[in-house]
Amino acid sequence: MEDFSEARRQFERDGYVVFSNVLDADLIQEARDHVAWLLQKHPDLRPEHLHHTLMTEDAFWVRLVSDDRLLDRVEAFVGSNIALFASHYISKPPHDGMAVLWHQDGSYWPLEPMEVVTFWLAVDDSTPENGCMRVIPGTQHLNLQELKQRRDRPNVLNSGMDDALVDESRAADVILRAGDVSVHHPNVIHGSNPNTSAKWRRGLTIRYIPTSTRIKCEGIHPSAFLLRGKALPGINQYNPRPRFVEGKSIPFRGCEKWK
Ligand SMILES: O=C(O)CCC(=O)C(=O)O
Repeated sequence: MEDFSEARRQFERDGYVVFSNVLDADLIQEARDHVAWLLQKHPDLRPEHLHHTLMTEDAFWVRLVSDDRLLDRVEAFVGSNIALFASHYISKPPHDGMAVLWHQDGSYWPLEPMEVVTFWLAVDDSTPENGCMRVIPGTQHLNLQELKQRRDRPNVLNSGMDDALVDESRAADVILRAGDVSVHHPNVIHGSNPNTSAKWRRGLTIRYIPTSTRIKCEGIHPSAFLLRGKALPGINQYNPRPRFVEGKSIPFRGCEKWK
C-alpha cells in the first residue's frame, strides 16, 4: 500500500487535502454518462440534487465509490473497516449551477461519533469559474455550529451557517482536474459559488465512515454499504451490494462480472 502519511499531515493541519490523478479518464467518462442517465431518469430533479436515496439499487454508483484507488486512500483516514454513509452528485450546469452556502457537514448528519471523511471526486475540471469548492483552512477545530434556513438566494442546501462566523478572506479555492479527489473533515467550513461559466461542474461527494460510526436512523439508511473489512455487531445494518440489473443502473465496464 502507498504511503499517505504526508496527505494525512496536511489534512490534520488544514482540514482538507487534495489527491491528484486518482481515477482514470474512462471511469470519469462513465461517471459523466451516469449523471446524464440519472437526469434522464429523474427529469424532476435539478442536477445539483442527485441524492444518496437514488443509489440503493444502482450498481454503477456502488462500483464507483468502492473503487480500490479510493478505498486505499480512505483507509489512511478511517482505518481498514470502511462503510459508505452517503454519496451525492452536485452537478452544476453551465451558467445556472447553484451556490453551496458556507457550512460544516457534521451539522447535517446523524452520525455518532462524528468520525467520517468526505472524498469529493471531480467529474469535470473544477475551477473558480465553474464554482469549485472553497474551504477555510484550519476551521476543522471549530465546534459544529447551528444551521440556518436560507432562501435569500438560490442555493443547493437551502441552508448554511451564520455568515458572521466565516472569514471569507481566508478561503482557498480547491482547484481540481477531472479524476482528482479532495478530502475534507466534517467540521471544516466550506461552500462554493454559482457556476457562471459555459462549462459543467459535476462533482461526486462520497462520505466514508469507519464501521464503528453509528448511522442514527430507523431501519437501513438507503446508502449504507459495507465497502471493505468487517461490520461491527450491533452498530449499523447495511444494504446488499446491488447486482447489475438493466434499467436500475447504467451498463458499465465489467458490469457482467460485478458482484
Ligand atoms: O460540491 C460543492 O460545491 C460543495 C460540496 C459540499 O458542500 C460537501 O461536500 O459537503
